[in-house]
Amino acid sequence: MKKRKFLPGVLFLIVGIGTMVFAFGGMYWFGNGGVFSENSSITLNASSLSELETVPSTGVIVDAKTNTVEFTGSKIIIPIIASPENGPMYSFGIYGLVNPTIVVRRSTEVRLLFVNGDNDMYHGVVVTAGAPPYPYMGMMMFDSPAFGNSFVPPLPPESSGKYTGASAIFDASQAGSFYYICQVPGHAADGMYGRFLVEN
Ligand SMILES: [Cu+2]
Repeated sequence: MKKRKFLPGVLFLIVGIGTMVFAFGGMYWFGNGGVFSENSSITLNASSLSELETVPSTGVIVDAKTNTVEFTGSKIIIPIIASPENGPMYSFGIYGLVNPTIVVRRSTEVRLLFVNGDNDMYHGVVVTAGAPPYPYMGMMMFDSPAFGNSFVPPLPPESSGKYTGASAIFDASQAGSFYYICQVPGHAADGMYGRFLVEN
């Protein structure tokens, strides 16, 4: 009697653990492949794309001299445009600066609001501990977000005036020096990256 009651419980547990392992494995393997992202993608037109470059009156300090954008809030939005109008093809634009150093406080809830501004190439972004120089292919590095969900998988280029965007939310739980880079092969190697500093 005992055994018969016990067995279904054990099977249930094994199936449950198996499902979890499969799910996490999937997140790992397809992490940057487009299967998992925090929010489904959105489309913007050119004017809403340029509105992303409007600096908010509080919480953001843009310093063109040091090419730094500092975020002082505890819950922030970082609008990142891939291949911005004023920058090289392989670059990110944030509030009009090209590949600026991003500075946030530790334990900040970060939302990367990423939009592909390019008209002929996929781009994405991942916040990683991996430092430059970047190889052409760097799957291990590119598939290793520093903070759980700190990436947006590559999004398609602009088409008929529509720009694709998506966001990712994560907790900048650890102080240190990180980088935000494009995970499309060759792009980070060609300069599509910037520093991401988490300060105590
Ligand atoms: Cu790219």
